[in-house]
Amino acid sequence: MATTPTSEPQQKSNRIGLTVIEYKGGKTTLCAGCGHNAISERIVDAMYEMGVPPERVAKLSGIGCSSKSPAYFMNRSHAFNAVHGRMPSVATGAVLANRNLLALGVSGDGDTASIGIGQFVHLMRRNLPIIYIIEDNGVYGLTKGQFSATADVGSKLKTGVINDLPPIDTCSLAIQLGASFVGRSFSGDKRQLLAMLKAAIVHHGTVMLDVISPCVTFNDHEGSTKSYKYMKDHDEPLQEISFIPKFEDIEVDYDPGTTLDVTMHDGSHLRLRKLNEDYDPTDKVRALTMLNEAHEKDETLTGVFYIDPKQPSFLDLLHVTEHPLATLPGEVVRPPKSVLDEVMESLR
Ligand SMILES: Cc1ncc(C[n+]2csc(CCOP(=O)(O)OP(=O)(O)O)c2C)c(N)n1
Ligand code: SF4
Ligand SMILES: [Mg+2]
Repeated sequence: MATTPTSEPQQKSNRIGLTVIEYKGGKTTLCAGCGHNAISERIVDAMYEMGVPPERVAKLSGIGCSSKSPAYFMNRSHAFNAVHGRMPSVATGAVLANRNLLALGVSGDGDTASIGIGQFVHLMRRNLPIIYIIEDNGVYGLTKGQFSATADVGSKLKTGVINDLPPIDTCSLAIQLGASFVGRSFSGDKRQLLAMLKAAIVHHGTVMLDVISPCVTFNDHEGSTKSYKYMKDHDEPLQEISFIPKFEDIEVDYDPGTTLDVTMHDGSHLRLRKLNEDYDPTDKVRALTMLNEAHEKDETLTGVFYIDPKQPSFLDLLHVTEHPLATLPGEVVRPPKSVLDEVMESLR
């Protein structure tokens, strides 16, 4: 008997047999053209291409347009929308309770650098395994475009108000405090952002990515330093970034004179082809100096500023058990009666 040919095109699947559709989320309610939407798309691409099981991912966010965006990707993953600026403590609890989760924090420049700065700095100094993305537009988009703490001096609002306070550079701060993978990208640079996200997925420690993500409604005009046009004119990529996952095992020739090969925690390779100068992203002091120099020259540097794939994470320091806490039996988590009796005796 003849079979009826199906007209449905076959969807390609990744190494765990899932199609890209299985990494998508709800339909976005953000403004058309908002940089945050492009970042969501790159997260979907990176998770799909790396073959990450969506159920392994915990999406964590605070409050803001950026913090809403986890609803628009990976709807099979876990998710927690925390109070404004308080996502880091929720993320820390989640990762400590289950270290097998891949924690993906999505925050905004307001959520991180204004109301959330206290929690942010403590997250960075712990080197907790988490990918922490700041969708940085220099304003509080959700509350109609007031300056945030990452707005540059001299940046102008649509109303004509000029910002005269110095910005907080979240990358410098993260490097200084102890995050082990720190970089900056631009929502409009698909290739660079995708490569950085893929490397972030295999990194064992805090990945802090500040992604310039223009707010088309409140901060994309002449005079803004976080607009598409400004980034087109001032983006200075430090390296050409490529990522070779462990499972691809492709031997690609490279010239060690111009390309730095960083072996990641799981044996994958992050290849950084130097574009501008002889920059070594394992040198913390050099990274901080270079970021300072770039500010003085009004350049927005992008790329991997600092990386140490071997730095012990918070989980290593605390000797956290490999098993999710919820799966441990009572006799393992509860001290035996003899120990409790001893404690009581010592208090007499
Ligand atoms: C405790 C608290 N204070 C203030 C607000 C009001 N608020 C909501 S979102 C936001 C700023 C969001 O800015 P950002 O994190 O940069 O996100 P964006 O909308 O720009 O993506 C503010 C101040 C709030 N929701 N909760
Ligand atoms: S207001 Fe700005 S940040 Fe919010 S969705 Fe619109 S463009 Fe994006
Ligand atoms: Mg913002």
